[in-house]
Formats: sequence, C-alpha cells, structure tokens
Amino acid sequence: MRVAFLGLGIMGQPMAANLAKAGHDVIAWNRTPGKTVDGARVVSTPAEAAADAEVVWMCVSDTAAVNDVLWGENGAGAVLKPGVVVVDSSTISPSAERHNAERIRQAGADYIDAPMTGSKIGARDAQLVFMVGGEAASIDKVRPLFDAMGKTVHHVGGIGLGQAAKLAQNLQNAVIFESFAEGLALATKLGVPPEKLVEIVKSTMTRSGVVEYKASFVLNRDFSPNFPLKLMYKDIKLMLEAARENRIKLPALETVAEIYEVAIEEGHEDLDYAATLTILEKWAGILVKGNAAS
Ligand code: NA7
Repeated sequence: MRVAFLGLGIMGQPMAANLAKAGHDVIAWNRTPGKTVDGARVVSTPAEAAADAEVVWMCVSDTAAVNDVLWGENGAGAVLKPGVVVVDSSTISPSAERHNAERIRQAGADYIDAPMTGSKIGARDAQLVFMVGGEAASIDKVRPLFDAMGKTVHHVGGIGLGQAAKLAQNLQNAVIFESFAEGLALATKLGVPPEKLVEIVKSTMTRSGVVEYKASFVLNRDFSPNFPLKLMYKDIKLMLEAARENRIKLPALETVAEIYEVAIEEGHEDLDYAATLTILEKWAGILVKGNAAS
C-alpha cells in the first residue's frame, strides 16, 4: 500500500521502517528535518507525503501536534482524497479524535484512532498492541499495515474509544510502575538490595509486565527514554481530564501526577518515566550522587 507516515519519533521511526520492510511504499515526514527511514523516502511537508497516499498514518506527541499535522500549514488534511484512510497512533484526547474524524469524513476519507502500546522495543520488533476506534470496514482496509507493525489489534468500538482504552490501560502502567518504585525505595532504605527485591517480585504474584520490562533498566540506572516521562505525564493529564469530564475520582493517579510534576521541575522530562524513581529516592535520602541520569 502507499502510506504517508507522519512523525518519526521513538515509536514512529521503527513503525515506518517496519512498513517499508514489509514491502509497502512509504513516504515519511518529520517536523524536524534530518530523520531517515530505511526503505522510505522522506519529504518536507505532511501535505507532500499525503498527496498520493492510500493511507495516512500519524504518530506524533499530543493533541496539538496532531492538529498541526492535519490542519496546520501544509497539513495532510487539505490533500485527502475520497477513500483514503487516516490512522492516528498518537495518544491524544478521545474528543479531539471525534472532531478530527468528522472533518476527515467531510473529505470522503475514513478515520481510525489506533493508539498502541509496546514501547520502543515493541515498535522495533513489530510487536505493538493497537487499541482501535472506528468502523470495522476501515480497519480491514489497513489490516496489512497493522500486521506489519504489531501483533494484536483490539477493536474497541467507535471513534475515540481506542484512545479511551489506551488511557485506561496506560493509567495502570503509570500506577504499577509507581508501586514498584515505592517498593524499591522502601526496600533500599531498609537495607534490602534492589536486585533481591526484583528477584522476589518476579517469583511471586506481584510480578507484572511493567516490572518485567523496566526492572533491568532501573537496576542498570539506565533512564534513557523508552517512553519519555513528559509523554507519560501528557497521558496522565488526559486521564485526569477524562475523569473530571465524567465525574470519576482517580486518587492514586492524582498522587502519581504530583511526582511527575516534581520530576519535570527537576529537569527529567526527556528521561524515561522510570526516572520518577529518583524523586522517591531523593525524598528517602538514598539517591546516590550521579545515580540519576542527567
Ligand atoms: P517522541 O519520540 O517524543 O516523538 C514525538 C514526535 O512528534 C516527533 O516526531 C516530533 O517531531 C513530533 N511532533 C511533536 N510536536 C509536533 C508538532 N507540533 N507538529 C508536528 N510534529 C510534532 O514520541 P514517541 O514516538 O515516543 O510517541 C509518539 C506518540 O505515541 C505519543 O502520543 C505517545 O504518547 C504515543 P520532532 O522530531 O520533535 O520535530
């Protein structure tokens, strides 16, 4: 298929590369020039990438970025032809997706929200899990592209429900990691070696995919971004916004959000969200100097 891939960040770049590897004709674009994708041509505007595409796939930071890519100067939204499918794999607000879908449909094109999970390694290994909102027929049209980038597609319901499911799922990543980090801080303060605690967690019902993924990075004090802290905080704000709109209380998440705010004040926004651990360590008086990535 002819695919315009818009956004070559930590997730987008390997996703676009996997599409090209699977034999699709990929034209890619990134806001900051200089990014390349094996097997794809890179052009200088979203409109140029989307001009002759059958599918336009977006993977950018947030709601404002999706707006820019679709509706900004040289945006892809202005060049869509009837029959094109636009897919958004960014994590953004569910209501913004409904608004985008409405405008895209006026051009006769289809829209799907398809946020994903799997982090940098899942993107590299084509093992992403997609949570999708939109028409089944639109999803079927782009099924080969999902297959080239991921292992599972969950069709949740109508437009925006992929994002809603993603927020509910990622809320658990944020809170589970925080509980792991608090356990580590307490263990270390009381004299239990962190490696021993990880060994125990992995051998009990406390184990989780989050700990499986994060433990080795944390033990190696490698806080380079798999999922940047600022993007997890962006998602936390989306979750709290959805909770407020729908009169739901999320007390654990509200506390976790405060830790992210401190981490951002301390300049950790571009590190992995695992760097929130260093804030707990600092409060516990156990942060070894030079231990936090800087
Ligand atoms: P990254 O690695 O931070 O990449 C973000 C991408 O979004 C990157 O290509 C950015 O371009 C692009 N971006 C950011 N703002 C804009 C605007 N205003 N216009 C166009 N493009 C923009 O994030 P990930 O790849 O980890 O995650 C992407 C999404 O998936 C995100 O929603 C996650 O929550 C899930 P740049 O290179 O900075 O010019």
